[in-house]
Amino acid sequence: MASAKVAKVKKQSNPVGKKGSENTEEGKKLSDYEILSTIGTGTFGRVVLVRNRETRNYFALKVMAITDVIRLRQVEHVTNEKEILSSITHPFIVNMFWANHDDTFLYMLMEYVPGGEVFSYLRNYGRFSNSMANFYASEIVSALEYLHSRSIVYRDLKPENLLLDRDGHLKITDFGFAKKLLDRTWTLCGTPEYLAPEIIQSKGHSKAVDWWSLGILIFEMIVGFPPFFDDQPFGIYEKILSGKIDWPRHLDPVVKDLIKKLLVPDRTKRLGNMKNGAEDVKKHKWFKAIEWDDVLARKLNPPIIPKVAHEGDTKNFDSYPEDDWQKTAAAGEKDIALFAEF
Ligand code: ISQ
Repeated sequence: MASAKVAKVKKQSNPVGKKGSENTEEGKKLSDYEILSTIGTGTFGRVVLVRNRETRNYFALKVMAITDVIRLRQVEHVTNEKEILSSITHPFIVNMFWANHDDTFLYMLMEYVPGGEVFSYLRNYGRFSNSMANFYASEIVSALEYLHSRSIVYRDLKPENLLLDRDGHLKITDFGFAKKLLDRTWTLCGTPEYLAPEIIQSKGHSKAVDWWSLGILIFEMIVGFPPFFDDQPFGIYEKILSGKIDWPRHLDPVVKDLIKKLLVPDRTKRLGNMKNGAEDVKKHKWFKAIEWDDVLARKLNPPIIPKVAHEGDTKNFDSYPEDDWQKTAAAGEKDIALFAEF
């Protein structure tokens, strides 16, 4: 049933020679790399496969035109993305080696993850078995626990943003919506009579959104389409707010229980967002067989082993026409200055 309900199209998210963020990759400027092919495009940039001319190693280079970033009001988002990616390292999060810019583009050099998007595998399989979904969910829970422990909210969990490495383990990409939460340790220290409700409830700034989207993702992996679905965004929003979910008959009652506890509209009662945090999710019955130390050590057996013929193989990514993106005009001096720290 059902696969007719979901579109095969991807969900689109709304919206040189200097320091850079250090890491081990030696080449620090664009000319140190040979540009091979585009492996992804978005509203204000593209990801290209590049090769270090000296070491011959492959990387994914995210390239964004400064003029587009400004026109689309994404300055804060791309700055957040670069700051957050340069501050973290985790087995299930794509590694960024450095960020840089010239007068035209912003660049982020990242590891190349050759297995392609979980999105493509999910659409090809129709839906994943309970145990496949359990594997991917375990690696995501491990990554979310790490991010949340560092006060980072990811905010864009979906199959399009999950890549498979050579061995079939997950790598989360696209930190364009990620945000570092302010230290809220002192939040309730103000005079109680004068505290606004959103301060008391820490509304709009919560890790709770990632646990909600984990519920959506687990449902979509096992059922084949998301729980709130419509061909118009407004229709989707109405369904989310109605809170009604049509549960398919084949669904394992244990995973249904977990999804229900993640998709609780009241964020203070949502699993993952209560006083024990991620621990409540990790202790749920659906994860009973999971040894969490083994997850982090990449010791679980991946259910899909991507076909990767050689290091620079791009067969698992769509191909894109190579337009004249390298001929983009430089930004103005004041606009370039906005990225002095990038
Ligand atoms: C790494 N490898 C392949 C694709 C990618 C897309 C975005 C960010 C990093 C990537």
